[in-house]
Amino acid sequence: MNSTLYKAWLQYAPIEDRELAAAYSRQLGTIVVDQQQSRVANAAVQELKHACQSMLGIVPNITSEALNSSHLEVRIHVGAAAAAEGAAEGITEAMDRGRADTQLDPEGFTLVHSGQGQQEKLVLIGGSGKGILYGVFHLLRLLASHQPLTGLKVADQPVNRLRMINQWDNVDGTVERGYSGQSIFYENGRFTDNLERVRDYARLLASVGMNAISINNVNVHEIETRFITAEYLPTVAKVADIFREYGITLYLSINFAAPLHIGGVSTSDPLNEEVRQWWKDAADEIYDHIPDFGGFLVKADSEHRPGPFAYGRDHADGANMLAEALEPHGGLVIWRCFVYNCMQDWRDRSTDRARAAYDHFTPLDGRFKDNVLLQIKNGPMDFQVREPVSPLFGSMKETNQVLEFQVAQEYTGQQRHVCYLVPQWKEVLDFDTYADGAGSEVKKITNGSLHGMKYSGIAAVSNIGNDENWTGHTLAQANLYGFGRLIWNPELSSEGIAEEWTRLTFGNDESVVKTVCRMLMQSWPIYESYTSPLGVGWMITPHTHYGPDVDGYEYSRWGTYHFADRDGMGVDRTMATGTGYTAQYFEPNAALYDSLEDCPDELLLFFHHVPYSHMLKSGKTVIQHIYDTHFEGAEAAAGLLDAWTSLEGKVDPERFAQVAQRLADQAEHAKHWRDVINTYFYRKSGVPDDSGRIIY
Ligand code: GCV
Repeated sequence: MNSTLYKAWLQYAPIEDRELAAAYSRQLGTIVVDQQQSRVANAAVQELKHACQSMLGIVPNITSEALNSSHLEVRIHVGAAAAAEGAAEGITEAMDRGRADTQLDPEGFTLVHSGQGQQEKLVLIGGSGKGILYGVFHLLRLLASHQPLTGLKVADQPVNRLRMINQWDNVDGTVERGYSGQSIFYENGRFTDNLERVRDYARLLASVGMNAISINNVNVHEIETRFITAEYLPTVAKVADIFREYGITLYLSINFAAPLHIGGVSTSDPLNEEVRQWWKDAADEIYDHIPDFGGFLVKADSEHRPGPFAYGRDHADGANMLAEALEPHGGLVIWRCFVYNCMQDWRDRSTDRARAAYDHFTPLDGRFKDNVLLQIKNGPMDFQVREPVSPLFGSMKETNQVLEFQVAQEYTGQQRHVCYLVPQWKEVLDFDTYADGAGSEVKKITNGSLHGMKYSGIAAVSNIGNDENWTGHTLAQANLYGFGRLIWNPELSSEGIAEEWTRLTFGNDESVVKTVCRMLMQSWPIYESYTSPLGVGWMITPHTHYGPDVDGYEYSRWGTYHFADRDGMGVDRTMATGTGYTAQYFEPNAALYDSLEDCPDELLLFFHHVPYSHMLKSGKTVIQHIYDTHFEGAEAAAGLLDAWTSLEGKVDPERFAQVAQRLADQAEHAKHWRDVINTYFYRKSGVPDDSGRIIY
């Protein structure tokens, strides 16, 4: 496929500016490549060649001979040697950003322009083939956004070590919480033959610095359970090989009960010797096929998935058994903390799903093996439009931790509504946990620096499928792009990332860039305003999780997720009268959230049950806030469509029409949200809208 929809942010559109194109062509017309290149570096050079053909209409001459004329030099320098070159160029400062290392990271690179005329050269040095790959994509971003290379001095390396994408793809071809068509990995119970599309996905991921992928759903069904056996491993190995070429390590989600289901063992008890041996044999077999296999992603004792609880064991017993099997091969166990009691009794207001992960896992701190990482969702609930940061971050000082985001928009409009999530993720990364006093932000936990952890990083649930544009809504591509860029460097701004993506995706027409960036930056607040007032989430249709239904969510018996009655609404999570959840935070966060006066408005109803007449810091009552934001949100959603419409003729017709259609649907659907939510709360509270707009 060669459409603008498919090419996403790797458009490589021809550069019309002749002067600029001539300068680029001179600088990149010859590429001198170090003789000992790695496979990943070769893929990078091929990408560069392809991009030059497309953007400049030239085929660079690739040579290994040193030259005395203008050229790009590509070299791998390991560790200290590269650092010395960096120092000579005066660019070491950027090289150790966020890390304690003093030498160029294997994933880092330097890119320096020097000289003029015949002496002009651009030198790209990678700490390994991966560094070259990331350096090439950096260079291509500069080209696509028409930035001059003259005088360039860049040193960069990723801040987070594990940068992972989780596919929730099933072998039958469906994708759990997938809103972009079917799986690109599987169809009709088998692996796809369309490996070109898988390769293009690897290119997209590598272009934003991702280095790990798990390729099957964490809810592992019957056939996927057998992916770790000789029956499937040769095929899995082929997929691993594609990702390997782009510096991406392959992981598999496993079924904790595999020994029992497919192994002929009568139990899956993690302390049983036969079970332990079964996993060791399975690991040996996997590494025979995939020597650099990353490890296992595990959802256990969560939403009816099997786990150690059935045998009276705990999460540490379960994770450590798998870790022991992978340890000799250097593999990791990524154990998810999404564990809670679904069946909350609506009469019992002290049971609180928000408390669950912390209550389950903090007592186990220090018990996990070195190659176990706990994967923690950003909030205590489940990827809601607005929720506080999970109190688990910082609470386990002797445990490797991975933060989990959801790029797929399960609760944020399912890629039918535009909702750019980078600002939300940035708030999470910048959140100060106070685990070790002020300055203990989540981003220092994910980069391992706060507690000196061996492994750490950030993962996210993917939003792609086999729709031509990968993500259903073309603007949703910005979330996948933004996730990669933000976790590479959490100091990048949401606006900056939006601008980069827009330029790469739609070109450099300033009115397009300005309009699309503004739309993206407005989109999360707009979505929040018509769906989730003041930290209340979950008002969605059961199971599909799309569209308004105030009491609908499958585990929300009689409104147990908002506790709205005729007198007020919100969940009391305070220490004195509520579930005590606020005590799971370090001070001063615990006191901040516990206090009705100090709690930020946007999370008020997450932490407190208040009368509808409660006055917010904004000077409005809770009920008036609900009415107003729902009206404003619906209007603002219509405004997004107007903004896009102003770009007609400036964006190619295919993508223009695709986005326009989605925005029109969003504008209609936002009105529906407004009417359902406002009617519900009007009926519940009996308080009319003070401007007389509620007339149902
Ligand atoms: C993969 C939510 C989703 C489920 C998902 C689960 C998880 O509950 O609705 O589809 O299952 O999260 O993260 O494991």
